[in-house]
Amino acid sequence: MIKSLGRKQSDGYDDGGGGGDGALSLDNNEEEDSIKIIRGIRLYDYDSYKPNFDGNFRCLDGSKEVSFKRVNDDFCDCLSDGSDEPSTNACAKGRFYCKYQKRHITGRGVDVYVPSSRINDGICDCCDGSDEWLTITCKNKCT
Ligand SMILES: [Ca+2]
Ligand SMILES: [Ca+2]
Repeated sequence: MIKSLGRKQSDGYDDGGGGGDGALSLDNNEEEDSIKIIRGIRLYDYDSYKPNFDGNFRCLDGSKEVSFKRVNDDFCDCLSDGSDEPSTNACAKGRFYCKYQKRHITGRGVDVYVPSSRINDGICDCCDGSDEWLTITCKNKCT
């Protein structure tokens, strides 16, 4: 009676951990196939940041569909919501969701995000400092 879904689930879910000793592993080239956790997205949108049936990414507002390679290529494709560039500041309307989100635990609460223009601008904006990873290291001040 039980149908077996011939599909492996190998989602490397982020533990969302508050431990944060700056142990954010960035270039984790384990397997080409494995989906990397994309910086700056809501866990809620996690499933949207995978190639769809056609290998494409659909802007979160549904306005456009582009090749998945265009996600975070530093060029804004989803002009209306900036959703293809969650980890870059290419989109004027983009939002970077801080890694620390209260809703990770409770499922409620407000979104904690900063405008894309604040990504790697040398100023710690997210209380966990997740918006800065290239030039400076921020302390976790979320507690
Ligand atoms: Ca893009
Ligand atoms: Ca910043």
